[in-house]
Amino acid sequence: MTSPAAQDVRRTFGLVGVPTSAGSHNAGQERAPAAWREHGLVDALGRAGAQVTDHGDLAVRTHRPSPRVEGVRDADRVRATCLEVADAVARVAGAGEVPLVLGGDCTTTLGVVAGLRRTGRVGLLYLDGDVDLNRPELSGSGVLDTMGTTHLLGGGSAALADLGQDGPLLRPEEVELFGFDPAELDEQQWTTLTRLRLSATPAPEVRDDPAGSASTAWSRLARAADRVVLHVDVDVLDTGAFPLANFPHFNGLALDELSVCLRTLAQGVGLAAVVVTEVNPSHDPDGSLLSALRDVLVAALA
Ligand SMILES: [Mn+2]
Repeated sequence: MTSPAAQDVRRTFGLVGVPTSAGSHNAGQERAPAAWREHGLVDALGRAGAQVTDHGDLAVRTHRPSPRVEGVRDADRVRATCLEVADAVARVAGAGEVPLVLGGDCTTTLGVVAGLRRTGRVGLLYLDGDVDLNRPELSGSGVLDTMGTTHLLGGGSAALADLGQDGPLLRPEEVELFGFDPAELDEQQWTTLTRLRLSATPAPEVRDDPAGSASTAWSRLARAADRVVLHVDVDVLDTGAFPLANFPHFNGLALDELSVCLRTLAQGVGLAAVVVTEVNPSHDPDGSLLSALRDVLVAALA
């Protein structure tokens, strides 16, 4: 028996690889889509009963050192990736498939939201070790994948703030921050979070009740949006136990907690896209981490 909130329509996923680390602080994430394929994600989804069409990969953009310009690094290449992602996602969604987008760094999600926003409003469930509310003028690094939420809400660098065709991609009530480490936010990010009254469920609250907190977050977002993008940054996981992410977070979730959350969230009515970001295959020399995460994704999506 499925709950009233459970999805009862069979989905077909349209897989798009986004081999980019242009928005990051080092190289590695551009190899993630190939690593997912090597680890049999497509076949495993199929064996578990999911329908998947593999649309291949977009252009490779590997991180390169670049100077800060107006507070950010390599904005032109990040923007180019976002526009390509938006086109691909719009095409896949237009064909009736749910885009399953394999990043790449977290700026990938800007493109996913931009693509879906061409046909109406969306919400974003941001499952991530961070809230990514940094701003160009306050950031110590100028690295764009620390500023994703800022750009989605229409602030930050002009190169990324105008990806929406009719103003900011998202309104504050269309964002649900979930699973972040509260110790990672500086004063400025906490101030932005509270000033905009963003909905937020930090990792300690998730840990107390993974299924309940996921269900509550989804329900709250569903009141603001009838289509939802599920962003999954693997840095929501605890680096001490699961060091797959590009950047370490030592107070993250356990894999089984993430698994419970994803199984709950992926059942949500209105799931419009899934994005998996920040996998750095260099951190997984024997492939055991990608295999374990593949099984978690398959259990949630199939
Ligand atoms: Mn993150």
